[in-house]
Amino acid sequence: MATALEQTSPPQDKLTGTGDIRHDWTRDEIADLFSLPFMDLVHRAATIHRQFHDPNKVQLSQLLSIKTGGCAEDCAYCPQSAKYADETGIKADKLMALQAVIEDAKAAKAGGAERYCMGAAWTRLKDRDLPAIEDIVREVKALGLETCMTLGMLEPHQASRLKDAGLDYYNHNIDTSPDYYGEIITTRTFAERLDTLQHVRDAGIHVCTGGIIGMGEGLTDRAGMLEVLATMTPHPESVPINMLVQVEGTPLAKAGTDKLDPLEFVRTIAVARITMPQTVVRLSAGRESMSDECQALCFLAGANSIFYGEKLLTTGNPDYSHDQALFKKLGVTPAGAA
Ligand code: SAM
Ligand code: DTB
Ligand code: SF4
Repeated sequence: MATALEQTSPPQDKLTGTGDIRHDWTRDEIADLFSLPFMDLVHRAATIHRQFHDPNKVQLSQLLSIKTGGCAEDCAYCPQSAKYADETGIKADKLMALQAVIEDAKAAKAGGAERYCMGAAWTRLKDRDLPAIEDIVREVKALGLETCMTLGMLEPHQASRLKDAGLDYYNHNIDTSPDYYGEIITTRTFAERLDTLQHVRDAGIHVCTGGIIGMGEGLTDRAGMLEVLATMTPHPESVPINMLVQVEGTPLAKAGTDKLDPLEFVRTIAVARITMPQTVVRLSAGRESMSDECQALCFLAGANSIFYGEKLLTTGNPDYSHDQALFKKLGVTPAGAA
């Protein structure tokens, strides 16, 4: 079986849509996938999933917010923007001390997490914070965990330094389609996001980039977001698909944003799987309000990673006991387990 990180050159088979790794997906082709009957779509995604991955394994990443709140950006979904702080009540904290991060990472490892993902509510990493971040990466890596950081925009020299410190993955989401992006974020551009992803790729760090479903975007926006991801060469190693968590006080929690139909979320996972067969697709934020049945459908449709542990960055995530019970019911085991 090909592993997710091997970008080999498999046979081209555009007709059946199975077995091929393509980087030339068009938005129309992707929109057509979204329009398939649900059963056909999920069957096709599950078939591809089995060609490239063990369908009964799910990778476990755990999150920690190492620097919370006070962010200068205006992402309309985000409780950490300073702009909405009066309404969300989230105040700006300083970067956590190394030892406190390490204690949390040890607990995450003991709980079964395989990758430890650390987030900071920054627009960009500043050089003055780089030494502290390098120390954190080094020490977390030394615990035997895979490391991931999401710190906002990065410059090439910063990406190289993080790689040298032992950073395995960098998360920087495109969030939505280029067309809808301006409805959600006005303080930095879509192109700037792509620049950071290129710097991450150039430094040899695995790319983790995805987006959010349920922000009022249309089907063509979902197709447009996946078009950007599926035409990257190589594909991102990791694609998180988040269901919007409507946090009170953020613009997207206010009236007007309809709650997403969970089956539309499953469709998005399925289309991500079909268009990026080797990528690890993460069923990310939103699991707390999702039924076990919906999560099972996401796994069937090709999701093979989750955020594990009882907190995301500022919002909740299912209890360990709930996830363990779900895994038992489904016969799923962690990716790293024998
Ligand atoms: N500040 C950094 C940045 O934005 O690049 C890193 C942290 S940021 C919170 C990471 C990602 O979390 C966002 O790009 C977004 O996709 C996701 N996210 C944030 N708030 C969310 C919410 N309420 N619901 C779903 N996903 C969310
Ligand atoms: C990603 O795509 N989702 C994670 C992670 N990358 C950093 C963050 C989800 C955040 C959900 C809202 C919160 O907890 O603040
Ligand atoms: Fe800041 Fe990241 Fe939240 Fe945007 S998503 S407001 S950049 S912390």
